Amino acid sequence: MMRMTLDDAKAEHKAIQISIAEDVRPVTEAELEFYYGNGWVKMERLISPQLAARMLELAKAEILDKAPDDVRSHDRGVWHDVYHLGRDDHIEPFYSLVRSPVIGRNAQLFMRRDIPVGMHNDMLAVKMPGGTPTGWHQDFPNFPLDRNGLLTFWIALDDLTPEQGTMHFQSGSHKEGPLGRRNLGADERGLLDHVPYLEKLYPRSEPISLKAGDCTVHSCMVVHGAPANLTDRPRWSYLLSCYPGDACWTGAPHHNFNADAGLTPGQPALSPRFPIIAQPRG
Ligand SMILES: O=C(O)CCC(=O)C(=O)O
Repeated sequence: MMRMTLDDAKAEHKAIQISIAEDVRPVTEAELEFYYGNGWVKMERLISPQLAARMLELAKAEILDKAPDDVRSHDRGVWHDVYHLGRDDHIEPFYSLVRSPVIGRNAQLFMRRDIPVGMHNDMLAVKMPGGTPTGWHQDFPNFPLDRNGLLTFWIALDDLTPEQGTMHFQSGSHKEGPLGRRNLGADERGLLDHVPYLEKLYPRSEPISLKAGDCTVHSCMVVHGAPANLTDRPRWSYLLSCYPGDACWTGAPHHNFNADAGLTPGQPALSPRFPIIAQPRG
């Protein structure tokens, strides 16, 4: 069977936009409680297996048929990435998924504040066989934002096993606050060596298996990483990250949150670059 091309996908843009609402589900109370306590949660079937299958087809076209251009796509060792298929390239069904009001409302509930939710990043992050582990880190120290709330929906596009390098978490470590910046690929133990008490205080999540369409959601404060892919099958995953719209840009340099996006230091980090996918309810 011929693989779908990106041009095919663009042509089908409208039809998919109409149906995607049925393919994404709201978070449950039990999932919210688990997330608040642990800093992460597994959501089964966040998106329908049909939607995941379509995204997988396009992900394969991007990753297997094209060489990384080192601008929007990279081979980084920890993964092959392709950035912003949904946010900037407007390719369906990524386009509609990253703007989904259901995703927006879920993120708002995870953030626990009645604030606008911005969508700042979407990327394929495909850990290839033989690639390196993703070192233990927090996300927050990598962002020039003045407050907590940022989170990532880490979506399996295929059935994934722990041996392929699904995420793992030190449960509850989000309560520590920021612990310092770590390079994802530099060393596997990352923050665990830097802050030795983490492993004593916070239990490690059990190995996580995901079906296509399942996801894990993690807070920017929880300490997390992912082992190497020990199998011969790529780990097909798609990441969609949201930030709290009340957060202000600190003015520190960043590739995404910066003056080119129209941001002003000390002011909320709102910009046409980042779609607002949930509004305060009042
Ligand atoms: O996919 C991975 O290996 C790690 C992803 C990650 O660290 C993140 O989404 O913050």
